[in-house]
Amino acid sequence: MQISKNYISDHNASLLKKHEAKLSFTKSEIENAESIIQKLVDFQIAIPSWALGTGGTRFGRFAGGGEPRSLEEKIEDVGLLHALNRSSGAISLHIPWDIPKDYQAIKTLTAQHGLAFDAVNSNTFQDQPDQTLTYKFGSLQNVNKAIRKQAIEHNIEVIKHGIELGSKSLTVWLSDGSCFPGQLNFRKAYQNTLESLQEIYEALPSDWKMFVEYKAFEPNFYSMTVGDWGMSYSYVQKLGEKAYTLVDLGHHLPNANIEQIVALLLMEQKLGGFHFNDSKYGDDDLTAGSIKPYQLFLIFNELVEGMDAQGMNHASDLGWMIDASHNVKDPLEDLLQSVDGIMMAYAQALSVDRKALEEAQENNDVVKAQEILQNAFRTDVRALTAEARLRAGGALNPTGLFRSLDVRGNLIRERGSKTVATGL
Ligand code: PSV
Ligand code: MN
Repeated sequence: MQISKNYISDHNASLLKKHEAKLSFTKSEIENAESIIQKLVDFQIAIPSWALGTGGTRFGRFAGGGEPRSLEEKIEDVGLLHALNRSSGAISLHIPWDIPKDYQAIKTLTAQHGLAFDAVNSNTFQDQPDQTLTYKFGSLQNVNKAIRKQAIEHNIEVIKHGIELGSKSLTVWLSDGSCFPGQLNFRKAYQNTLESLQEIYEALPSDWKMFVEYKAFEPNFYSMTVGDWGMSYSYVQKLGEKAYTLVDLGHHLPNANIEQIVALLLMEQKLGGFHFNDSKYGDDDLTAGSIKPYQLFLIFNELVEGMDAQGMNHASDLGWMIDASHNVKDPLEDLLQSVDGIMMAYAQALSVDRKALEEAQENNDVVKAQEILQNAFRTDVRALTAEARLRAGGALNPTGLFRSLDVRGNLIRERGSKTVATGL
């Protein structure tokens, strides 16, 4: 299914008057509204190819139908999102869940939808049916050299797919670790992992980045070999200037101060990118901004401050991606909500009065500093995100239009009600 421009303009025309009234009020509240709108237009958030189907837990999966059956249909789904919000202009592939068979055809299709290829992701956390050696006891950390070699070769294979497609980064997330004390020699596991990462790094093209993602627990529950930002930082420091730490918001221990982690990684020039989601308890993979929107705003506050301090381009100097799962919602609606949640947090962070905040900080004026941040967080910026979509050719109300066009119904009619997308 494709959403024609006419549908979008009719939808926008029906909402325009109300939108304009809201926008003019918001502009009276926020001084730099015009520059915020332009930054929002430029900002793109990649959609992972594995998040287009229904998610599940180990207790069950309740699919809603019309899931993409192939990489082509996944690209089509991201194209739908991008047509609606004009902010989802890239897709990130997980290999081997989504191996492109015909690079040229896939590239043509993505270009037709106005999409680019974001990071490619390797998978050494599952055994594939045709695989010789098992990752049961880890991949890059494994005590068995042949298993490490297999995992290294897989990552190099992923880089090769990425080169063909025009990706510019590899994300390595390892489930390596241990479930019980004594199972692993931490020092040797670290050393093996580092040496394996070094071999992968050697295969990286000169204009690529390598992202090392960390996670506190799961599937290993005693230790994770890349368990927190400090461990990731230690690897990427040793690897070289193309290696960076990737922050997945769900991968921290409860109550971690993620905004401070982000600020320090940025300062050290080792923050590579993000996997956005939200959580209440662990790696819940819920809609970005649905549980702790203030935290998301505080993270963006540090991002804007830290990137501006280094003259970085918000849109292109870090990798922005969603990594969420949708157990009870329509995956496409949920992704639209995530993108919207991210855009709002970004817009609010852009509206912070930086000069006044710095002054308050320099004067130890705690009350004023808090007031400045909370004022920005409590200001309704929805008219700005809507205006950015409007100017970029998207819909004023993406989920509203998704429903009124019965996109899911159309996808079910095209693809069937029992389709299952690859991924987790
Ligand atoms: C692991 O939990 C993770 O966040 C990594 O980014 C994986 O690539 C992805 O989820 C797989 O679903
Ligand atoms: Mn992730």
